[in-house]
Amino acid sequence: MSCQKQYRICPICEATCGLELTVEHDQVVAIRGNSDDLISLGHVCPKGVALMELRDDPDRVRTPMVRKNGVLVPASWNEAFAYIQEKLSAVIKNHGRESVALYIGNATIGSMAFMVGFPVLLKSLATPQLYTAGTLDHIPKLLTCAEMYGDVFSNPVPDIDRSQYLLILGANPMVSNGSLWLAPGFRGRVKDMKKRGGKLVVIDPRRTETARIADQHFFIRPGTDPYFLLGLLHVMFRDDLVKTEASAAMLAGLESVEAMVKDISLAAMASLCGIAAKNIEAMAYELVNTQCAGVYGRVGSTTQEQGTVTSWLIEVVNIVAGNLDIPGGMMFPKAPAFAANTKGQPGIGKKAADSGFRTRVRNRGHVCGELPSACLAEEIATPGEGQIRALISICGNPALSAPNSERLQKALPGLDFLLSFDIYINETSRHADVILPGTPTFEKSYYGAYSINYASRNVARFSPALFESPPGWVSDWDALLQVSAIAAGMGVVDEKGLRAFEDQVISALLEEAATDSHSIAYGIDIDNAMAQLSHTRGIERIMDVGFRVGPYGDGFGANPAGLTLEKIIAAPNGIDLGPLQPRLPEVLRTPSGKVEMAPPAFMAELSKLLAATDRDVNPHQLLLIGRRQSHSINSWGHNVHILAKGKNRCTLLINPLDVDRLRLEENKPVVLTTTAGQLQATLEITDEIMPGVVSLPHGWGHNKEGTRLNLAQQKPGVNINILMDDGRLDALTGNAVLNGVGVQITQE
Ligand SMILES: Nc1nc2c(c(=O)[nH]1)N[C@H]1C(S)=C(S)[C@@H](COP(=O)(O)OP(=O)(O)OC[C@H]3O[C@@H](n4cnc5c(=O)[nH]c(N)nc54)[C@H](O)[C@@H]3O)O[C@H]1N2
Ligand SMILES: Nc1nc2c(c(=O)[nH]1)N[C@H]1C(S)=C(S)[C@@H](COP(=O)(O)OP(=O)(O)OC[C@H]3O[C@@H](n4cnc5c(=O)[nH]c(N)nc54)[C@H](O)[C@@H]3O)O[C@H]1N2
Ligand code: SF4
Ligand SMILES: [Mo]
Repeated sequence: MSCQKQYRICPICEATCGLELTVEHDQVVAIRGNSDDLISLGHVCPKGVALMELRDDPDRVRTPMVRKNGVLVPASWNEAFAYIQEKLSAVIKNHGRESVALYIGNATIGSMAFMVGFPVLLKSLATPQLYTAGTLDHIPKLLTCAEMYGDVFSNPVPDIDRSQYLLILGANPMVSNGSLWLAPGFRGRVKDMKKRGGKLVVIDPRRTETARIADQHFFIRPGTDPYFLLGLLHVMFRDDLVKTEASAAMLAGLESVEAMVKDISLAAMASLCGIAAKNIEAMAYELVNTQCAGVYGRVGSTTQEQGTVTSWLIEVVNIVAGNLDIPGGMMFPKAPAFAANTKGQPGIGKKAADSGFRTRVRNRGHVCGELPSACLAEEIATPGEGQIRALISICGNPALSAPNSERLQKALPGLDFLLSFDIYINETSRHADVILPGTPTFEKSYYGAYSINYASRNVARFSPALFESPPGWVSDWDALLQVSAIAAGMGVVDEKGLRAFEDQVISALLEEAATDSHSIAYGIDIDNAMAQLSHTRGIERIMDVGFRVGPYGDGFGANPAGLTLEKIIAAPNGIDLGPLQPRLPEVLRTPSGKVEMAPPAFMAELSKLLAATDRDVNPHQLLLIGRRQSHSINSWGHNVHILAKGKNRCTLLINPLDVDRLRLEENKPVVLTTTAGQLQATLEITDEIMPGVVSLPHGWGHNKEGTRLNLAQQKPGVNINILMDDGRLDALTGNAVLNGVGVQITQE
């Protein structure tokens, strides 16, 4: 049989690289970057190359697993669904719908069916209890976008391929390949920027892989980013550099920002963040005077004590410096399907209503529809009315990723029912009553439904499934629909029932477009549109609707040259929808129709912060931060040879000055102690980490009984989240604080 090339999107991380696969005898024999891909331009990382091994990992869950007599054993899909029906229905009947929680993990982005479909399950469960990996990550940024621009997905990204100056705060795209911004092939893109005379500046407590390719790198004391950003703003107002003439009519609250920053002391800000005033001044000038510039922040900027204030001030700096919504600056992508900022009346919107729901123990409400995962353990473990008794975890491993994760690991066995959609029996799913295995990458179709909202170029790409699943396999989409049907009280449904449920989902989407007078599909006949769909079943039908009623869609005939799923599938490198275009004011969905620069809650939080700048800070207090690694993806990837080989990577980075100061012996383990817990770690002495700061990666600690991770267990590493206090949250969102945590180091 001949050898063929096939093109697919890698679903592992947000970068969603285009891959070129060599397929021989129905086997993928080689994987490389697709140089014609419009987003990744040929980039591939070790994890993309490892996709085959990931699929063939002997420990991978390949049948549903059901708990019988206390042990997880393989079962048929029918048995698994029957078991879910029995257990989940009992919990709902006995304790009500609020006793069921849903946890959406990071790998959800890698399954189009789960990403597009989890709201269907949530609606069927009719529970307010939605916990997400997002609240361990980026919810401060989502709230910022919702407050300032009116939608969580209205998130300006660096227009890197036209930029002349990029300042990166708390992100490491050389390793992460970008987040809330697709940055595959970052090294090449920076090289091109430098060739154009551009400049990269990195602000990070560690001289990261990204810092190493930057023109300038400044260490910053963890958690002090607001002071640095206030310093930049102060200089911009003080020296009359503000560049908002072009956008003035669209801005609300500029004066309030000016009033807030004009009298602050630059020297005080500099001393708090540890970056010299003259350097802050220079950066302020560069951001304003460079035609196409921007500030981009990620995990280091959101998972800290002041995650929301930091995220907000980044946006404010971009606006004040005149870099928002200009080519080469920070721009709003326009996704081809499902984006709320392409629906309804452009330029204006309504504020989301408060659901009224509060968690029982800490009285936290929804932020952008999500509840803090840092509250999950206590909501499971605390008895009483409204206690969580059942949990459905989709593509997540909160037992390692949530703060104070030992507490969560202790709480999980107390649940009446745990369903994990996963591919491993890992630290979370070992407690499951049922595991439903995920469809492997090459057997499922893929569209980066989430990621594409963050691309620096507008592109429509879709990968159809490459191989058929084994007979009887239940796809991610059908499994999700089946569990939704059970949750909705319909019981286990047959194929006809599943398709009827799917039709309901499609009808609702079509109805929404048909009644939106700004949609290309306004007024369409729903039955007629249904009949036009290119597939007869499955998630592909949902995607066809998404593309056809989306901003570039064919509107089921209204715009015949527009997108359909079939047209996108016919273009394996993607359909180019062009460079990002200015979108203000059209993109806005705020009630005022303006960019809200000074949301009152943010201003109040900032006032509190500024009022407390003279609080005693112990300069000798060591602070713990995290780090990501190119061969891991959060807590997984550690069970695949090609990614796991090499020396122990779960080490504590420490500066030689701290080693001397604390009189530590290099080859002896250290004990780390925080307010939450204690663990032992191995030292790695390096001046890449700033004095006073230590770094340990997350996603390790694979030494738990009952898991099936034979390779990962050989190099288990330690779980940093034992040290993270689930009581420390970003005040405005409840996002976990995972960086800048006080830690003691001792040696026995
Ligand atoms: N201390 C500290 N903690 C952190 C962070 C940090 O920087 N420091 N980072 C935080 C961040 S940014 C995030 S996003 C969270 C992540 O938190 P989680 O989402 O809870 O953790 P992941 O390890 O990403 O879990 C992904 C799960 O999906 C499974 N999986 C992988 N592929 C598939 C598939 O195709 N189908 C199915 N069904 N399952 C699959 C994996 O086996 C794994 O169990 O962790 C957070 N925790
Ligand atoms: N290879 C790989 N890629 C990944 C992942 C992975 O685990 N491995 N995870 C994926 C996920 S879920 C996400 S969310 C993204 C994250 O993508 P990034 O945010 O780009 O990745 P991180 O390595 O977490 O970068 C955070 C940086 O913030 C710095 N930092 C810590 N505290 C502070 C602080 O207080 N201030 C400042 N200014 N900096 C600080 C850290 O030193 C670190 O360099 O990566 C994604 N891509
Ligand atoms: S960077 Fe992310 S999307 Fe690209 S190949 Fe690696 S894992 Fe896949
Ligand atoms: Mo994340």
